[in-house]
Amino acid sequence: MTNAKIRKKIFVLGGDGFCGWPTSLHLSGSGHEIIIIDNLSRRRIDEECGTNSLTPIQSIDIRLRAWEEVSGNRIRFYRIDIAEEYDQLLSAIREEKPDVIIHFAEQRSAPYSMKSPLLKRYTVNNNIKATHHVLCAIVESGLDIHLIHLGTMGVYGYGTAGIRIPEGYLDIEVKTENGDRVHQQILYPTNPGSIYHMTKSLDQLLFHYYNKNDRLRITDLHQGIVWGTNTPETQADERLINRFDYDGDYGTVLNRFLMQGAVGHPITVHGTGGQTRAFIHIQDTVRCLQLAVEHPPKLGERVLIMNQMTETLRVIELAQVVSRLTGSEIAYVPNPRKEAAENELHVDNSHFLSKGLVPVTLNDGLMLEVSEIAKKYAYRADLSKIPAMSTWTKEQRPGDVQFEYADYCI
Ligand code: NAD
Ligand code: USQ
Repeated sequence: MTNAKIRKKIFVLGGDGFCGWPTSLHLSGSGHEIIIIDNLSRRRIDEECGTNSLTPIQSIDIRLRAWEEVSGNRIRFYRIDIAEEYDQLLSAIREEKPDVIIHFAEQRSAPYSMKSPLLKRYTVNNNIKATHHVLCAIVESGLDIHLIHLGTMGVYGYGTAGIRIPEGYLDIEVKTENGDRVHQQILYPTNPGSIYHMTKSLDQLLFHYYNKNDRLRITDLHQGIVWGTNTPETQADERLINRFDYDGDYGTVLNRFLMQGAVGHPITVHGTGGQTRAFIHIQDTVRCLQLAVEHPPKLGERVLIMNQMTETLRVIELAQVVSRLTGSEIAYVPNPRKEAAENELHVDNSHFLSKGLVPVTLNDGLMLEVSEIAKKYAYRADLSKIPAMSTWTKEQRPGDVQFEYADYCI
């Protein structure tokens, strides 16, 4: 057992997904007892979209068997839809009595959430019910369980009035009627840019309420865009390989660019590429989760919000680096999203740094590693799935008020 010292029983909700799988292996390898709960909806969505992980991920049964063979550690699995099967979730919590629940189990793609009214409703229903069921079940179980949720940097929006985005709470000063000045800390005003990001903003309020009313211990991690695919544990055996999304709905920007460079596809920069976003490598995601498990908030403490990101980068800069590394040309495609042409982003991440995180930042070595994986499995790619087809703006009619994203930035 490493730094964790105390072996904890941990539920990983969404443990079959891109972040959840390597996190489960890492925590299991660190000596914790892991139980994955997942409804395998991400695999179903691949089928629905006619796409697949670039890497050949194995079934959950094969994955778990391989991990036991390789590491000697057993991870158990419950197939439960936590949004639709509340009683099964509650029974699992009552029977297993986990110390920690890590909640990754939400529909996480912004483009997918914007594709159609049906998928907007699916994303809201799935994500909000999933989060509320976990909170409600923890209270109903009567157990003291530390809930760790994967939120997103996108709840803040990506523009500020020149301030560094704080870790969840904003210091404000208001003037009362009798002229006194009162200081307060409030939840940073949310400014979601998609239905998906909006569900994470709503999650925040659920956490605030359950923390206040039921004294639940909650950590909410506002994570940036995850890139990379391997961790030491997923590399230990081919059957443990992590998923790699490259399609227009689920592929995230840097992994998409690296895959595009590897297969000789033009690099799809939206608009001018002026968007700045927060990033984190998958190896740091799993380390941050371990740090969050080891540093729970005290009972009665407010929701602990930590910004889980290590650097901010502009999309066009990423495209240029990938173009230099791979020789692929840059294609400026019309931006399918409603977002500012460009933005500045400064983010406070001192919580994780103070707990000992030594960030992995963008470097040619790690980017080439991703590129090599993409080349190795290029034969599995369906290039017709690369373009982003989901649009934010429906057709404009005469007289429609033009939405200016910048108007909504504080
Ligand atoms: P993913 O889609 O690969 O994994 C999510 C997993 O949750 C899937 O295995 C899916 O089957 C499962 N799931 C979804 N709804 C469920 C339900 N109702 N019941 C049970 N299981 C359910 O996504 P990911 O990239 O691993 O992201 C995990 C979490 O981290 C998400 O909440 C996402 O919002 C957050 N996040 C991801 C990124 C990123 O770049 N990937 C960045 C910031 C935050
Ligand atoms: N972009 C391109 N070209 C592409 C793909 C994306 O220019 O081919 C641009 C987008 O327009 C956007 C930026 O890159 O400006 C990021 O897009 P993304 O798809 O990489 O990231 P996003 O939709 O924000 O969502 C991802 C995860 C989500 C997580 C979020 C963290 O899918 O689960 O919450 O990153 S954050 O962005 O910090 O909110």
